[in-house]
Amino acid sequence: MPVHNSDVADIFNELADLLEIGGANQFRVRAYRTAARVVGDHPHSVAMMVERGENLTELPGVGKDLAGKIEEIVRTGSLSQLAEEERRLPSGLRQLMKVAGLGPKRVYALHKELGINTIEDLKKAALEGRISSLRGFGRKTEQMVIEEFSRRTGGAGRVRLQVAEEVATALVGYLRAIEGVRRVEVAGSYRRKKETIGDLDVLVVCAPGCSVMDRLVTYVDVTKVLSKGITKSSVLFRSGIQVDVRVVPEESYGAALHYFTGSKAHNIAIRLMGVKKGLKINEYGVFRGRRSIAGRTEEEVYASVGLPYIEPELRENLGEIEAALKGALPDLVTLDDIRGDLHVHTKETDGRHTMREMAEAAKEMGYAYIAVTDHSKRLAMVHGFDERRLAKRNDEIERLNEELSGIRLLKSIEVDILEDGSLDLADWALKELDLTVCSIHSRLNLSREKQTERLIRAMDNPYFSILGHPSGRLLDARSPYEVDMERLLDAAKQRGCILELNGHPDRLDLVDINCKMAKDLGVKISVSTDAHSKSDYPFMRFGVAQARRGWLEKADVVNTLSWSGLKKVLKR
Ligand code: DGT
Ligand code: CA
Ligand code: CA
Ligand code: ZN
Repeated sequence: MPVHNSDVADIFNELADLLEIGGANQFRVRAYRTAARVVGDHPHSVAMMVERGENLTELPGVGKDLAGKIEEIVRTGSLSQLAEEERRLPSGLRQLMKVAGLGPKRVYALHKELGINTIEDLKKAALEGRISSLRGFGRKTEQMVIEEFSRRTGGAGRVRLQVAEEVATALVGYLRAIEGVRRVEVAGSYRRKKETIGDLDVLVVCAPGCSVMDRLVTYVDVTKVLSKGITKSSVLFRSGIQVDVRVVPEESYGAALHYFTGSKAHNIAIRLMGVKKGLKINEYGVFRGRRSIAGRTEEEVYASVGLPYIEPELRENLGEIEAALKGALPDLVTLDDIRGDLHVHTKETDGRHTMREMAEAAKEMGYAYIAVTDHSKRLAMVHGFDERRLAKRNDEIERLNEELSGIRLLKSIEVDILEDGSLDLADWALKELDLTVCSIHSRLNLSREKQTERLIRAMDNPYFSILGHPSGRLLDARSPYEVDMERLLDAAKQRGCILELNGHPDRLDLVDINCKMAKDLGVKISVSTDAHSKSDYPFMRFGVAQARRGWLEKADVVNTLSWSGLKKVLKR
């Protein structure tokens, strides 16, 4: 492999980064950066120059020492000094430099002062407010870091939870039906219900001699077998998802489930707690010396380090272990707690079913109420409601409510927030409603300042109840708009406004860490589906999963209340 000038430049830049993080002399750091630029911009290949025995010190800024290093890179493809530096500093530090606003100096300060070595450490420190306590950092940096994390959905090669669920459910059914198979569970990020999934990690317990791996590789969805062994196989599915299947012994099942559920950061923290108690914790069990003391269940594993069971959705090492130690784990909201859906469309705008059909289907879901939230007139393309049509619709809802039993339709609208922060419908019309879902559908590209102002101005309207899909992101298609989430939450708190957690699998908006922020500030959340069809109601499971990742309890979620309870919360 020929060494390009850009390879040499990359290595010098990496070295400069690491030296700078490590607090090295500025002079040396600059020398490597200059050399990187000079080599990178040089019109002739330095590899060729070396081959021809040309004198590299003729390059500007390159002395004897650097010339020797270029030669080493050209001949070996790498630089021993870089490898040395990489051994000296935690390898995660360079990753930290990729987080917005963090240069090498700040990364070094974070490492030195707060012991931050990985992206996970950084996220945790930011959420706990430890970064702003550091000299030269401040609230602003901390917020930038938090926002950066709330923006990251994973990127290329990841699939939405809904897609993973479809694949996983079918595969689990197939594997469970194989003779000799006793347990099948999907661990990993799937079990933690992350919004996007990198790959599926399946655990199987089966009788000796069971043919599970032979049957796996012949499964209809498998397009490629990456590896096949007795205890571990990896296959690629038609949808592009990789699936790792591991056969584990029954007596290690809990330890394996814990290990492969992750997250890695959570595992490492638990393992360290074990080390302090003289225990070794791995995917095979919990060991004191060579004796296994636990491993059959996850509860046993947690108990071995003095902890209660921790729900998978919380296992990110973002404070759940500390909470568990204090006996302060949240009692997470469940799907059964949900009493209604507060974001539902009908045929009158862009939905597929009539109000009556949506009501009847909601009743079958076991709901007590739904809010009919068709679009407002601003969305002319879908024939949004104006004031007069809305008044007529209210009458219709009253008639239907008298006729239907066991389900209540709430008079509502998904009203557009206009660019100046006013709402798309007049107050006299909004006043007649049980609640409003207020959303942004236009001018998503305003500056952070302006967008935040716009949303807060909208909340000033006394008929503003719920902020719909608060960040505007679409998982595969659109980044969130720029907004100062903390200011927004403060404003919502002051005004008694609610934020939506839109559970539509393309949105899952609010993100988990913002849910937690809302909870900590005492802002209530409405978990809804944005149903455009009867068949969308079950999306509630994704919304609830995300709510659980955001530490939300029943009391944090307004649509766990009865209608009379909800009515009180809606009063501003
Ligand atoms: P993904 O697939 O990217 O959505 O995320 P995960 O969390 O499913 O990660 P994956 O598939 O790489 O690994 C599954 C679990 O295995 C992970 O959550 C924790 C555990 N694990 C993987 N590598 C390590 C490791 O190096 N150390 C520890 N302690 N656990 C690990
Ligand atoms: Ca995985
Ligand atoms: Ca995996
Ligand atoms: Zn909607």
